[in-house]
Amino acid sequence: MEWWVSIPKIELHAHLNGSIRDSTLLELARVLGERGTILFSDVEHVIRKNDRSLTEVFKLFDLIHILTTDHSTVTRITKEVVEDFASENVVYLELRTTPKRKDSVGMSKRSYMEAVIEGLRAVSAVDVDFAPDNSQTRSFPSIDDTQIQTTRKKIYVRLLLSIDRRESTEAAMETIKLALEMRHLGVVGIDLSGNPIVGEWSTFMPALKFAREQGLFITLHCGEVPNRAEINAMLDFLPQRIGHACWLVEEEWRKLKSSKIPVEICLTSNITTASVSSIDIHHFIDLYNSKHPLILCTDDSGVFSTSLSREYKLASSAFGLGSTEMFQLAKTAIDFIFADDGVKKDLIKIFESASEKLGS
Ligand code: 6MZ
Repeated sequence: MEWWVSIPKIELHAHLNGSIRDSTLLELARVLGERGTILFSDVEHVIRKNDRSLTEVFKLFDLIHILTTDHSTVTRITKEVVEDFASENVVYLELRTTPKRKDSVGMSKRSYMEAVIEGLRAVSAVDVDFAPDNSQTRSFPSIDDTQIQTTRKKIYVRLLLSIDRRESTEAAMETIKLALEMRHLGVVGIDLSGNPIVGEWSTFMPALKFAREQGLFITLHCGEVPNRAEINAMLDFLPQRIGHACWLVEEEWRKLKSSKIPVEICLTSNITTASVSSIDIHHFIDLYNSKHPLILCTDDSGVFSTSLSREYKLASSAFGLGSTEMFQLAKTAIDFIFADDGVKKDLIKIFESASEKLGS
């Protein structure tokens, strides 16, 4: 495991509320149990359980949201999630989260996001670079070799705002407007996610089109269930990336491959939710062999008890890829990040430096 942890990695598909430590969720559940808001014994086994169907996953998210949706907890989980990724040498993290309104705690979508930003500011274990235009939040203007040698870790974090498939067109539009207003705080794009059997593509299309016109990057959860019309509409939309792509048929694979849309691959998530029946038939290897752009990601490291290092190790052993190929795969993710060229250059330096060290 040590080697997989040691290599620099890029995470592009991680949901904030899916990436929470079990210990934090249990602590939050205990507090709400003591207050009588929930029955701790009812939720404990749900949190501890590892096998989860797609339906169970979305029930779990409803529970997690009860535990986490207040400002101070959102700040806390953001801080912890960033620290956890940094601790396994994730050097660039695109963290996605659904801005939430919760009147009972005075929360608006904006104040939810401000709590997330507060969490990025609260990280102390590593240096966090999250805002492109604000020198105060950028510890180093750019990386030089001496900084790479320093022992203090640095992680770049950029944010994607998620639209939940339960939302209306108006609610989706509100999220896009918020994203536009928070660009100077590191918001780079929009994600469409949520229970794939809920909602219609046509509901989100106007907001996503607007987002694209305004220059936001877009990634879509595509093909988590077999929905032919939607898969085709999403591929025709030509988003900058898609997540999962589990249920494509021959013709759709052809369309995907000719479009060159990069795919965020989440192996453990797909196997656990049975979106793919077994790892040997996972589409990772076909896409990899076809040289189609792809990125290994965790999806929900807390919910699926995984880490990005584990996903790399799993891909290596399941598909017989050696350390050189896996390091190269990690490095090519730089091409598909939504941050600017300055960040890309810094990341190239980080990978080159790591490659020299590993080579020796
Ligand atoms: C689709 C998913 C997901 O946004 O509250 N989410 N959507 N498929 C998945 N695969 C298993 N995993 C997570 O994080 C949790 C939310 O992310 C989406 C769901 O909408 C979930 O409620 P945030 O931080």
